[in-house]
Amino acid sequence: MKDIAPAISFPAGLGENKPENQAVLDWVREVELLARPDNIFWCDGSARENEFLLDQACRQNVLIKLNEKKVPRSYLHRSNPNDVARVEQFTFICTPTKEEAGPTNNWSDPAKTYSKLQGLLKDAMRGRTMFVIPYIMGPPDSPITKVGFEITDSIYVVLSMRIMTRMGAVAIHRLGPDPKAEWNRGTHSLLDVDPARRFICHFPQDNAIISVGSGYGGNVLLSKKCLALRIGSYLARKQGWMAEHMLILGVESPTGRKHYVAAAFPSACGKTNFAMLIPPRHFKGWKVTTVGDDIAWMQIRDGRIYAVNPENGYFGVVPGTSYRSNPNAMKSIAHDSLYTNVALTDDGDVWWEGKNPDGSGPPHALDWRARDWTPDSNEKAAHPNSRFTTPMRNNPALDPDVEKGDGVPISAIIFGGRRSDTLPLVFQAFDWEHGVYLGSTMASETTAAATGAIGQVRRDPMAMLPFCGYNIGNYFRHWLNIGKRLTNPPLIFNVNWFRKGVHGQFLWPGFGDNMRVLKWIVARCEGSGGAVKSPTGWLPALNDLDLEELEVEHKCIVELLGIDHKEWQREVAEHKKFFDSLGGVVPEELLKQREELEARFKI
Ligand code: OXD
Ligand code: MN
Repeated sequence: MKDIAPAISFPAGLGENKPENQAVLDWVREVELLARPDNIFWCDGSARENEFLLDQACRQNVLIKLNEKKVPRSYLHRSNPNDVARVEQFTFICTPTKEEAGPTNNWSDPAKTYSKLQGLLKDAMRGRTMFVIPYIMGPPDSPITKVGFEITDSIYVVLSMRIMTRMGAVAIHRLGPDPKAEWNRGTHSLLDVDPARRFICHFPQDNAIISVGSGYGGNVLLSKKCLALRIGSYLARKQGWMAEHMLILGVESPTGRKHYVAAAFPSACGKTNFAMLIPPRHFKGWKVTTVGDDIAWMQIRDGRIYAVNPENGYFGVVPGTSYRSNPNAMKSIAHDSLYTNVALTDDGDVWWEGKNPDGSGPPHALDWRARDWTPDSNEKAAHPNSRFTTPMRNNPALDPDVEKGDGVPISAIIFGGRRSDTLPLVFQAFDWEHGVYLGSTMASETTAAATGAIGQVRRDPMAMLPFCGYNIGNYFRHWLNIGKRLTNPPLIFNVNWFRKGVHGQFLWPGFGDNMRVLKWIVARCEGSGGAVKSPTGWLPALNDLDLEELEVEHKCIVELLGIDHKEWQREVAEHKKFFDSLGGVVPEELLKQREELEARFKI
């Protein structure tokens, strides 16, 4: 299977969707003169165009059509085995000074980087088609919606962007003819998919992204991590809003009261599962709906935070997804989806580890690298970071207000990570400033979503470590400033679904049972849930959580809610180490929060 495909020829009436904006035309011409594609395909996002490009992608061996009866209108893509995850070490923020990028980003000089990338892009699209994708991030009528254009030589990127963004006429209309209008210019080329020539570069001051040498979604669907988070967070600070790595869900009680919650978890920590949660049987009448599963853009109105999901689809981790862990995701990806790096069964269906809750699998398949696989194989059939790309419209639990341009009002913000120890199941911050401290010091065990070691605890402030497009100290300051503008701030919580017992077993069942934690959070927002004060924040007492019909031993719950002073003293020392490592950019308020936390453990 190929990433790189030769130029396509296309009939009149397709590939002609040129905007009238001269700034866009000039930029495309500039890239054309540099990269020298055989032809240019101006995308319009139509169904006809999609059908044509899917057919081309199959002919070019970029996609395999799956069994129409098993997974209608769906396709498999296999990426280059050297190109299966985000590459944080090759991701750069190119600001005039290193200080603007701050201590957590790789910095690179803009002029030198442009020149290096121009060298790499020179003649890079010879023999290929250059696609130009107009898209918007955010509902069409939202004041914070942004326009982007992505140039790419990958047909897989075009097909994925049509799922992940609102693409075509809507963007051209939103941009209009004004050459000074704000829009993001994203340039992507696969080059020769060589890790030695793989760079994901952001130029926040120019509202520009250049990504070369990769075909992996997180590196090349420039709307997502690059625009909606890295450039987005830079614009958000400048313009007074927030761009966050957060899911957004609605939770409605049997009496019809509804709250919206935003939650920041690092990559591959269950954001999609939480956003699509189905409450256990005991919670009859409770309903969870999805606004977004990965990114929240939030603005302030009347002293409250309102959030929109800038995306139009889900790019989720496949392994472990099943009718037991996430039925709504399974229904979403049952049709009209693209799969990347999963296994292909002999009858043209897709398979991955954990698909069947009983542990069963096919007797034979082709693994994600197209090699023969049987249950006796030593290697996994699907790559641990294999992905689905599916339209949000496929989600049976989609929130009815997902297109609301004003956004949904946020009652609670949740931070969480994958922690085997120390962090209790849930606790509530004392106030906004303490909540910002919880976010700024959160940590998680690393996953396969990025290349590098797996399972190591790393600090990941607000789950934005790989995605904050500017100095993290200024980002913390922005959070503190936002708090000052709120008269009705969301309550802030920390959760940990991943705490383990002494024998290494997970103490909490997670998935649908997270509803029990969500119910307590909602009760706290309504002023009705009980809690006890602890040095870390407000903790639920055992009888504050609805644990009815939960098959977990009482002693596990006690362990889950436990605060071990020794562990916490170590944790607070780690917070200090982390803040120190940032080299003096951490706001005073957060340093003071740390001292107060330390002092509370000394009493
Ligand atoms: C993602 C990620 O793909 O966070 O959402 O890596
Ligand atoms: Mn993510």
